[in-house]
Amino acid sequence: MNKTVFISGATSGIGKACAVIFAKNGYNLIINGRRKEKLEEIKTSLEASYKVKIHCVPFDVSNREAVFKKIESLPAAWQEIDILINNAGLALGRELVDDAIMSDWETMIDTNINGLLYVSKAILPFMIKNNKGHIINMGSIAGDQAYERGNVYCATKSAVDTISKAMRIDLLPHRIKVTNIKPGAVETEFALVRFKGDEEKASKTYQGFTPLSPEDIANTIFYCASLPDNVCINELSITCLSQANGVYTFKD
Ligand code: NDP
Ligand code: 8X3
Repeated sequence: MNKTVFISGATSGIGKACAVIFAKNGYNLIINGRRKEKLEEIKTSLEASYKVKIHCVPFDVSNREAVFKKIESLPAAWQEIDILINNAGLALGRELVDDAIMSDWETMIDTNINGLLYVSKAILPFMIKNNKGHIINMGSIAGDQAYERGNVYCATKSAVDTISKAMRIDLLPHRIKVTNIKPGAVETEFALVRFKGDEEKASKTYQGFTPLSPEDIANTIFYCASLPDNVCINELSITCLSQANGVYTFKD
Protein backbone atom coordinates (compact mmCIF):
# COMPACT_ATOMS: atom_id res chain seq x y z
CA MET A 1 0.00 0.00 0.00
CA ASN A 2 1.21 3.51 -0.79
CA LYS A 3 2.31 5.63 2.15
CA THR A 4 0.72 9.06 2.68
CA VAL A 5 2.42 12.39 3.30
CA PHE A 6 0.65 15.55 4.44
CA ILE A 7 2.39 18.72 3.22
CA SER A 8 1.37 22.16 4.50
CA GLY A 9 2.26 25.07 2.22
CA ALA A 10 2.47 22.90 -0.90
CA THR A 11 1.40 25.56 -3.42
CA SER A 12 4.93 26.83 -4.08
CA GLY A 13 8.63 26.63 -3.25
CA ILE A 14 9.88 23.91 -0.91
CA GLY A 15 6.43 22.44 -0.23
CA LYS A 16 5.64 22.08 -3.93
CA ALA A 17 9.06 20.48 -4.58
CA CYS A 18 8.30 18.03 -1.75
CA ALA A 19 4.96 17.19 -3.39
CA VAL A 20 6.80 16.35 -6.63
CA ILE A 21 9.49 14.13 -5.13
CA PHE A 22 7.11 12.22 -2.84
CA ALA A 23 4.64 11.67 -5.72
CA LYS A 24 7.48 10.52 -7.97
CA ASN A 25 8.34 7.94 -5.31
CA GLY A 26 4.79 6.59 -5.05
CA TYR A 27 3.45 8.41 -2.00
CA ASN A 28 -0.15 9.58 -1.89
CA LEU A 29 -0.35 13.22 -0.91
CA ILE A 30 -2.55 15.47 1.16
CA ILE A 31 -1.64 18.98 0.09
CA ASN A 32 -2.47 22.22 1.86
CA GLY A 33 -2.12 25.93 1.16
CA ARG A 34 -4.50 28.88 0.98
CA ARG A 35 -4.51 29.08 -2.84
CA LYS A 36 -7.06 26.42 -3.79
CA GLU A 37 -6.53 26.75 -7.55
CA LYS A 38 -2.77 26.10 -7.21
CA LEU A 39 -3.49 22.96 -5.16
CA GLU A 40 -5.88 21.72 -7.86
CA GLU A 41 -3.27 22.39 -10.60
CA ILE A 42 -0.65 20.40 -8.66
CA LYS A 43 -3.10 17.54 -8.07
CA THR A 44 -4.02 17.35 -11.78
CA SER A 45 -0.43 17.48 -12.94
CA LEU A 46 1.03 14.97 -10.44
CA GLU A 47 -1.84 12.47 -10.71
CA ALA A 48 -1.37 12.52 -14.49
CA SER A 49 2.37 11.90 -14.19
CA TYR A 50 2.54 9.37 -11.35
CA LYS A 51 0.34 6.54 -10.08
CA VAL A 52 -0.67 8.33 -6.88
CA LYS A 53 -3.76 9.84 -5.31
CA ILE A 54 -3.85 13.44 -4.12
CA HIS A 55 -6.30 15.06 -1.71
CA CYS A 56 -6.42 18.87 -1.49
CA VAL A 57 -7.17 20.60 1.82
CA PRO A 58 -7.17 24.35 1.27
CA PHE A 59 -7.08 26.22 4.57
CA ASP A 60 -5.12 28.83 6.46
CA VAL A 61 -2.93 27.03 9.02
CA SER A 62 -3.27 29.97 11.41
CA ASN A 63 -7.06 29.53 11.58
CA ARG A 64 -7.40 27.05 14.45
CA GLU A 65 -11.04 26.24 13.79
CA ALA A 66 -10.45 25.61 10.07
CA VAL A 67 -7.40 23.40 10.75
CA PHE A 68 -9.30 21.08 13.10
CA LYS A 69 -12.48 21.07 11.02
CA LYS A 70 -10.65 20.08 7.81
CA ILE A 71 -8.29 17.54 9.37
CA GLU A 72 -10.82 15.86 11.65
CA SER A 73 -13.19 15.46 8.70
CA LEU A 74 -10.64 13.78 6.43
CA PRO A 75 -12.16 10.64 4.87
CA ALA A 76 -11.07 7.52 6.82
CA ALA A 77 -8.71 6.37 4.06
CA TRP A 78 -6.89 9.70 4.22
CA GLN A 79 -6.41 9.55 7.99
CA GLU A 80 -3.57 7.03 7.61
CA ILE A 81 -0.85 9.69 7.53
CA ASP A 82 2.74 8.43 7.66
CA ILE A 83 4.59 11.73 7.33
CA LEU A 84 3.65 15.32 8.16
CA ILE A 85 5.75 18.06 6.60
CA ASN A 86 5.03 21.27 8.52
CA ASN A 87 6.30 23.58 5.82
CA ALA A 88 3.77 26.45 5.58
CA GLY A 89 5.42 29.64 6.72
CA LEU A 90 6.59 33.08 5.78
CA ALA A 91 8.67 36.11 6.64
CA LEU A 92 7.11 39.57 6.43
CA GLY A 93 9.20 42.73 6.32
CA ARG A 94 12.83 43.56 7.09
CA GLU A 95 12.41 46.45 9.50
CA LEU A 96 14.40 47.14 12.61
CA VAL A 97 12.58 46.06 15.74
CA ASP A 98 11.47 49.61 16.59
CA ASP A 99 10.11 50.23 13.06
CA ALA A 100 8.45 46.86 12.53
CA ILE A 101 4.80 46.53 11.63
CA MET A 102 3.08 44.71 14.45
CA SER A 103 0.53 42.97 12.26
CA ASP A 104 3.48 41.43 10.35
CA TRP A 105 4.82 40.06 13.63
CA GLU A 106 1.41 38.65 14.45
CA THR A 107 1.02 36.98 11.05
CA MET A 108 4.46 35.34 11.33
CA ILE A 109 3.79 34.10 14.86
CA ASP A 110 0.29 32.90 13.92
CA THR A 111 1.54 31.03 10.83
CA ASN A 112 5.03 29.78 11.67
CA ILE A 113 4.38 28.84 15.30
CA ASN A 114 0.64 28.52 15.95
CA GLY A 115 -0.10 27.06 12.51
CA LEU A 116 2.57 24.40 12.93
CA LEU A 117 1.21 23.52 16.39
CA TYR A 118 -2.43 23.35 15.28
CA VAL A 119 -1.70 21.12 12.27
CA SER A 120 0.51 18.83 14.37
CA LYS A 121 -2.05 18.58 17.18
CA ALA A 122 -4.82 17.76 14.68
CA ILE A 123 -2.80 15.04 12.89
CA LEU A 124 -1.10 13.46 15.90
CA PRO A 125 -4.07 11.27 16.97
CA PHE A 126 -3.84 9.45 13.61
CA MET A 127 -0.13 8.74 14.12
CA ILE A 128 -0.49 7.82 17.80
CA LYS A 129 -3.23 5.33 16.91
CA ASN A 130 -0.80 3.62 14.52
CA ASN A 131 2.15 3.91 16.91
CA LYS A 132 4.33 5.34 14.14
CA GLY A 133 4.88 8.51 12.15
CA HIS A 134 7.34 11.19 11.16
CA ILE A 135 6.91 14.93 11.68
CA ILE A 136 9.24 17.09 9.63
CA ASN A 137 9.25 20.73 10.73
CA MET A 138 10.55 23.53 8.56
CA GLY A 139 12.92 25.53 10.69
CA SER A 140 15.68 27.75 9.35
CA ILE A 141 19.23 28.80 10.04
CA ALA A 142 17.45 32.06 11.04
CA GLY A 143 16.43 30.19 14.19
CA ASP A 144 20.06 29.51 15.18
CA GLN A 145 21.21 33.09 15.17
CA ALA A 146 19.27 36.35 14.89
CA TYR A 147 20.31 38.70 12.10
CA GLU A 148 19.70 42.43 11.72
CA ARG A 149 16.10 43.18 10.70
CA GLY A 150 15.15 39.52 11.13
CA ASN A 151 13.78 39.90 14.68
CA VAL A 152 10.42 38.11 14.88
CA TYR A 153 10.99 35.87 11.83
CA CYS A 154 14.18 34.59 13.50
CA ALA A 155 12.26 34.15 16.76
CA THR A 156 9.56 32.05 15.07
CA LYS A 157 12.20 29.70 13.63
CA SER A 158 13.91 29.52 17.02
CA ALA A 159 10.52 28.45 18.37
CA VAL A 160 10.30 25.76 15.68
CA ASP A 161 13.66 24.48 16.93
CA THR A 162 12.47 24.27 20.55
CA ILE A 163 9.07 22.83 19.60
CA SER A 164 10.83 20.13 17.54
CA LYS A 165 13.04 19.22 20.50
CA ALA A 166 10.02 19.12 22.83
CA MET A 167 7.92 17.06 20.40
CA ARG A 168 10.77 14.56 20.04
CA ILE A 169 10.78 13.96 23.79
CA ASP A 170 7.00 13.80 24.27
CA LEU A 171 6.42 11.57 21.24
CA LEU A 172 9.13 9.01 22.03
CA PRO A 173 6.62 6.54 23.57
CA HIS A 174 4.58 6.69 20.35
CA ARG A 175 7.55 5.90 18.08
CA ILE A 176 7.09 9.16 16.15
CA LYS A 177 10.19 10.69 14.60
CA VAL A 178 10.66 14.47 14.66
CA THR A 179 13.09 16.19 12.30
CA ASN A 180 13.88 19.91 12.14
CA ILE A 181 15.12 20.98 8.70
CA LYS A 182 17.03 24.28 8.83
CA PRO A 183 17.77 25.71 5.36
CA GLY A 184 19.68 28.86 4.51
CA ALA A 185 18.67 30.92 1.47
CA VAL A 186 16.43 28.99 -0.94
CA GLU A 187 15.11 30.71 -4.07
CA THR A 188 11.29 30.44 -3.88
CA GLU A 189 8.42 32.95 -3.48
CA PHE A 190 9.79 33.58 0.04
CA ALA A 191 11.54 36.90 -0.75
CA LEU A 192 8.64 38.19 -2.85
CA VAL A 193 6.29 37.50 0.08
CA ARG A 194 8.72 39.05 2.57
CA PHE A 195 8.94 42.24 0.48
CA LYS A 196 5.18 42.22 -0.15
CA GLY A 197 5.36 41.86 -3.93
CA ASP A 198 8.30 44.25 -4.51
CA GLU A 199 10.10 42.28 -7.24
CA GLU A 200 13.19 44.50 -7.29
CA LYS A 201 13.87 44.05 -3.57
CA ALA A 202 13.06 40.37 -3.77
CA SER A 203 15.45 39.71 -6.66
CA LYS A 204 18.31 41.43 -4.76
CA THR A 205 18.01 38.78 -2.04
CA TYR A 206 19.71 36.22 -4.28
CA GLN A 207 22.14 38.48 -6.14
CA GLY A 208 25.87 37.65 -6.18
CA PHE A 209 25.61 34.02 -5.11
CA THR A 210 23.88 30.79 -6.06
CA PRO A 211 21.24 29.95 -3.45
CA LEU A 212 19.75 26.54 -2.74
CA SER A 213 16.87 25.39 -4.92
CA PRO A 214 13.59 24.09 -3.46
CA GLU A 215 14.52 20.69 -4.94
CA ASP A 216 17.76 20.67 -2.87
CA ILE A 217 15.65 20.84 0.29
CA ALA A 218 12.96 18.45 -0.96
CA ASN A 219 15.62 15.84 -1.82
CA THR A 220 17.07 16.16 1.68
CA ILE A 221 13.62 15.83 3.26
CA PHE A 222 12.94 12.76 1.16
CA TYR A 223 16.24 11.27 2.31
CA CYS A 224 15.31 11.87 5.98
CA ALA A 225 11.92 10.26 5.37
CA SER A 226 13.41 7.19 3.67
CA LEU A 227 15.72 5.96 6.43
CA PRO A 228 15.11 2.72 8.33
CA ASP A 229 12.47 2.77 11.10
CA ASN A 230 15.07 2.93 13.89
CA VAL A 231 16.98 5.91 12.43
CA CYS A 232 15.89 9.52 13.02
CA ILE A 233 17.69 12.60 11.77
CA ASN A 234 16.85 15.05 14.53
CA GLU A 235 17.97 18.20 12.76
CA LEU A 236 19.83 19.29 9.67
CA SER A 237 21.31 22.68 8.81
CA ILE A 238 21.68 23.13 5.05
CA THR A 239 23.12 26.13 3.22
CA CYS A 240 24.47 26.79 -0.24
CA LEU A 241 28.25 26.86 -0.56
CA SER A 242 28.34 30.68 -0.38
CA GLN A 243 26.56 30.91 2.97
CA ALA A 244 28.10 30.12 6.35
CA ASN A 245 25.07 31.08 8.47
CA GLY A 246 22.28 33.65 8.60
CA VAL A 247 24.79 36.51 8.85
CA TYR A 248 27.72 35.61 6.59
CA THR A 249 27.18 35.18 2.84
CA PHE A 250 30.07 35.41 0.39
CA LYS A 251 28.95 37.42 -2.67
CA ASP A 252 30.77 37.87 -6.00
P1 NDP B 1 7.11 30.09 -0.50
O1 NDP B 1 6.56 31.45 -0.25
O2 NDP B 1 7.49 29.72 -1.88
O3 NDP B 1 6.07 28.99 0.05
C1 NDP B 1 5.38 29.18 1.25
C2 NDP B 1 4.22 28.20 1.29
O4 NDP B 1 3.55 28.37 2.55
C3 NDP B 1 3.21 28.47 0.20
O5 NDP B 1 2.75 27.25 -0.31
C4 NDP B 1 2.08 29.20 0.93
O6 NDP B 1 0.84 28.86 0.33
C5 NDP B 1 2.17 28.54 2.31
N1 NDP B 1 1.57 29.35 3.35
C6 NDP B 1 1.96 30.57 3.81
N2 NDP B 1 1.13 30.99 4.76
C7 NDP B 1 0.18 30.03 4.90
C8 NDP B 1 -0.96 29.89 5.73
N3 NDP B 1 -1.31 30.82 6.60
N4 NDP B 1 -1.71 28.76 5.62
C9 NDP B 1 -1.38 27.79 4.73
N5 NDP B 1 -0.30 27.87 3.93
C10 NDP B 1 0.46 28.98 4.01
O7 NDP B 1 8.34 29.95 0.48
P2 NDP B 1 9.31 28.72 0.84
O8 NDP B 1 9.01 27.52 0.05
O9 NDP B 1 10.68 29.27 0.81
O10 NDP B 1 8.92 28.53 2.36
C11 NDP B 1 8.52 27.30 2.92
C12 NDP B 1 9.03 27.22 4.34
O11 NDP B 1 10.46 27.20 4.33
C13 NDP B 1 8.63 28.39 5.25
O12 NDP B 1 8.29 27.86 6.52
C14 NDP B 1 9.91 29.23 5.34
O13 NDP B 1 9.98 29.97 6.51
C15 NDP B 1 10.94 28.12 5.29
N6 NDP B 1 12.28 28.53 4.89
C16 NDP B 1 12.50 29.18 3.71
C17 NDP B 1 13.78 29.55 3.34
C18 NDP B 1 14.06 30.32 2.10
O14 NDP B 1 15.14 30.93 1.99
N7 NDP B 1 13.18 30.31 1.10
C19 NDP B 1 14.92 29.23 4.19
C20 NDP B 1 14.58 28.57 5.42
C21 NDP B 1 13.31 28.21 5.73
P3 NDP B 1 -0.40 29.86 0.08
O15 NDP B 1 0.17 31.21 -0.23
O16 NDP B 1 -1.11 29.23 -1.06
O17 NDP B 1 -1.16 29.80 1.34
C1 8X3 C 1 14.95 31.87 5.48
C2 8X3 C 1 16.43 32.03 5.45
O1 8X3 C 1 18.35 33.62 5.93
O2 8X3 C 1 16.43 34.49 4.71
O3 8X3 C 1 14.56 31.25 6.66
O4 8X3 C 1 16.27 34.04 7.06
S1 8X3 C 1 16.88 33.62 5.80
